[in-house]
Amino acid sequence: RRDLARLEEARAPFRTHVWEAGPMLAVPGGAGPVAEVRNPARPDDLVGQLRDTTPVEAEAALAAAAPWQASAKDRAAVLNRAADLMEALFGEVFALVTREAGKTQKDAIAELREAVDFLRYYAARALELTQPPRGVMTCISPWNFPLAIFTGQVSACLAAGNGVLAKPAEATGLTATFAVRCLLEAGVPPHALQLLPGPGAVLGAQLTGNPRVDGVCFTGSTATAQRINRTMAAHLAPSAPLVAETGGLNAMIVDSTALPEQAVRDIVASAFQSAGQRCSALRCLYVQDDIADGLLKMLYGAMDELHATDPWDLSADLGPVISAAARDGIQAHIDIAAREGRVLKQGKVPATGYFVKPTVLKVDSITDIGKEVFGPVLHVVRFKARDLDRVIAQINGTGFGLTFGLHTRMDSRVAEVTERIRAGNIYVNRNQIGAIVGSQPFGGEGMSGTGPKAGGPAYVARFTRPDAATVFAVPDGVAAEETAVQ
Ligand code: UN1
Repeated sequence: RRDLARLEEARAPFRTHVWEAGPMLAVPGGAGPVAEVRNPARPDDLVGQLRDTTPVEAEAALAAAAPWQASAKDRAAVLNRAADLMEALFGEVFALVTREAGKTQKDAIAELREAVDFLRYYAARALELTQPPRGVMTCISPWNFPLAIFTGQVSACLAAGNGVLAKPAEATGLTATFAVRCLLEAGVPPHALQLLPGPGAVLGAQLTGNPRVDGVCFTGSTATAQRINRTMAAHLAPSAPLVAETGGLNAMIVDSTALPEQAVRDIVASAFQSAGQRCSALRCLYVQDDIADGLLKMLYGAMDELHATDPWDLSADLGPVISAAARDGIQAHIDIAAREGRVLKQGKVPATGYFVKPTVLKVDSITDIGKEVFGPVLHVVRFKARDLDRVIAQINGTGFGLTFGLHTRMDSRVAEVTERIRAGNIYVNRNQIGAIVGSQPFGGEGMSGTGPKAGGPAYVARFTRPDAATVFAVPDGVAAEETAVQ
């Protein structure tokens, strides 16, 4: 309770604050159109104004971008300092991510925690590197983790010594501005980190199709990753890496030996936390017939307890989705199911703001869902014990492979299922969101991403160039010529 009082006090001054931001470029100038940023929980709340980057500014940013010329030790120190700054400014960042992205208290805490963890983790990895940076990296980040994923991508590229051109999601450019401010204030030079807010299609193409760019780091939809891949293939060196973390159609299997209370708790978190706006979120629950009635009843009861409201209220469990367009897209999916009589349960939400009722829909197979529905919508399939092979084949058959959850008390089932499911992150008897920097790195397989996993040991190294020189160690007292002849 004391912590909450501290949080209230720290964020209070930012309740009606209007942030103003725009491109942060090494060579400033220009006057792009200004977009209004509004609170998705209360669209009458103007959070700020964000000026878009013009094509001319983007050209200038590309020309000015340069690797970060500092020792690994200095880079690590700067990244750690940025982490300290972010933590010190927690009131501002809380208010900002709550108002700009509609994050609940729990999610806002996780957002700040993860961003700070990324900074410190990649700072430590920088000290282990032996290879030079790629050069200049473009980072394109999503709105669903406006601080954590933005900071993660940028700090990993910086840790390796690259210059970074960062294009945040249009919906959350203000939070990205906050992160860049912390990094610049901590000591990243302006040529090594430039922020270019603006619309995805035009600006994204410009920043991924210019030969000055040596690689791209992207989190977002699979379709956009494929488009970036084509642009890079046409304009960039074949060696330029694309590190992408993309969509998912994530399943959980709950068998009849599971602990129902625990399973329900983890289903609610996996499907409805962050209003389902995580690529890791649970989309399709496979529940064994024998326990399905009891488990679903308990789940519906839990859904009735979810408090959906403006997340400025610290008691909110469920916030809005990011925009009116997002709400309408999700609602269209629910409406089709309603016409087909497949709605099993809906919770309650407020009338104002871009809220979507938490919803459970009936399907026969995960393959019936068709696409990733990025909201608080859970699909349910009942299965019989003898169908397990078919269930696993259906889940793998989606082509995605991001997260997977299993609830069981049978050790043999754990081994059998986890060996056969293809997914980057498999969680047993826990929820399937909330990967942890360092101990549970995050990334997908198949249509879900390229790897290496974010927050894992191989990630930063992907933004370095492979060693070009082979150096023979010369044993003491032996002339170089002699060694070379051998
Ligand atoms: C995403 O939703 O884009 O495991 C990534 C999690 C997050 C990663 C999700 N840390 O929920």
